[in-house]
Amino acid sequence: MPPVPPHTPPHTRTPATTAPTPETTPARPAFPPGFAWGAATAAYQVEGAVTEGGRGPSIWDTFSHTPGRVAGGDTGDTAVDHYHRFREDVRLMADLGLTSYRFSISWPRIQPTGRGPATERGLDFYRALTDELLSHGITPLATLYHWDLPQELEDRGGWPARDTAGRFADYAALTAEALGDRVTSWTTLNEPWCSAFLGYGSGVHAPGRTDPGEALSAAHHLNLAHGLATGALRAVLPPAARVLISLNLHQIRPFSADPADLAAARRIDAVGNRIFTGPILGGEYPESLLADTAHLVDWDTLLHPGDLAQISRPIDLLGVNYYTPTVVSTPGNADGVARHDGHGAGAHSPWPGAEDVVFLPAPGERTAMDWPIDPGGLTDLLLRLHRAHPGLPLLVTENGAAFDDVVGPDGFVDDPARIAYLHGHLEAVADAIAAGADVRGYYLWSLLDNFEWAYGYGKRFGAVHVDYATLARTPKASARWYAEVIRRGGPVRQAPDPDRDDCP
Ligand code: IFM
Repeated sequence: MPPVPPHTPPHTRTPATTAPTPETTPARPAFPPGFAWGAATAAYQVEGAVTEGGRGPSIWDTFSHTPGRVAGGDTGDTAVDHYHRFREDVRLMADLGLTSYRFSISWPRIQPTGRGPATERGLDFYRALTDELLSHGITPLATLYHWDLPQELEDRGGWPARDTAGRFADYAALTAEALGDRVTSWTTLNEPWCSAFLGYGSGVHAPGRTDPGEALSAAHHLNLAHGLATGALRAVLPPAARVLISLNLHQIRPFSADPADLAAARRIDAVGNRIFTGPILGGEYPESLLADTAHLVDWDTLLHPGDLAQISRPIDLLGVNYYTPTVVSTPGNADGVARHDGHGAGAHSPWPGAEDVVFLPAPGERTAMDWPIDPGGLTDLLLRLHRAHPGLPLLVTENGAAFDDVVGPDGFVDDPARIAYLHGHLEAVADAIAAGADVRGYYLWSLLDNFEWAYGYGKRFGAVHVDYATLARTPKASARWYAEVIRRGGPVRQAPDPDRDDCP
């Protein structure tokens, strides 16, 4: 059967190529009262100060200092010096009108070796940061793990070792005991798919191991770590505290209606999404995943009695990180079609049991990451989650884009492409809300240009430009635009189209 064009979902919209102006059309209310208008960062990407305050080494220190691992030999040693400049950065947030800031806590700042008592100097940094946020009326959203595993735990086996899950629960409890009086929203893990499958499968992220069985073991232990930490957090935090996890769920589209492409989509959905949503939200791994990967890992040994009950402890919200959709096919159907790196290129696949699946580019414009721009994918994802898990509120914990910004002679970055990207995706969130999804907030990735993992400092996601020579911060046009969006309570929408049935 010849390939047919990729399925075009009803919510797909063509990305705007020019930046909409706030003044043109009247806003229509699309975001509920109390909607969180945020921006996000992560410790290793922004803090720097890797040897200060008693911090121990993490796997990203080791990885980035290993020649050939990160573009340009870049490291997070200084990053954007958020550790010393956080007061200035909070002022920038306040100027933008952010109501919430999502940051991550560096595990090796709290426990330098990943075990033992908490380091007061490490906690003090986050006490000072959260106090500063609260004094500006900005609600902190803390993530406990955004990929910086203490190196000593990696030396003891890392995420493929079961013990790491228990160590994480201890760290969660210590941190929440110290900060729970000022932080009420806690994310356990950020994007465990990347930790497991880029860290231990394809090896393009720290610690750089390339074993599909280890990657699957890591995924299970990350799930277990989330569940144990959720229990530990509930035990020390006040009842009103909220616990969530942020997943980079893949919005998957089969290239054609051919059964082989549909099967490819189901397999990627299993190892990309349901390996996390299955146990966390449903208390079980997909049978098809267990069957497809049985030759790579002994699931009977990996799963201990009681694990699934721990992993499926109720959460208060689901964090959704979305950047681009994923189009999949099979070798026969995709002959002659240009391949696209769906994290799948390179010598080692991050898709255990689905290594033969072919990744293709979605149509349309791309960001500097070569990621196709498709806001409709976000609407579809939010609605799919809403239908599959009614009653579970959603939070867009990351969305944004890297572009090759040009600094003008006056030092200002005019970035209409980023504004168009953000506008399209905020409209996509509004569409999902209009169709019934309970979305409670949106966090732009990222507040600042920062260390983009294996890409180093070459890819800029920030709404605020950072001059890496001087570390000076300058809000880009997109930051000013976002401030205006927040002030108005949402992006200005096009005048309602009477032919569209989702317009009130
Ligand atoms: O920079 C990352 C972030 O750390 C995790 N989510 C995706 C972002 C862009 O690649």
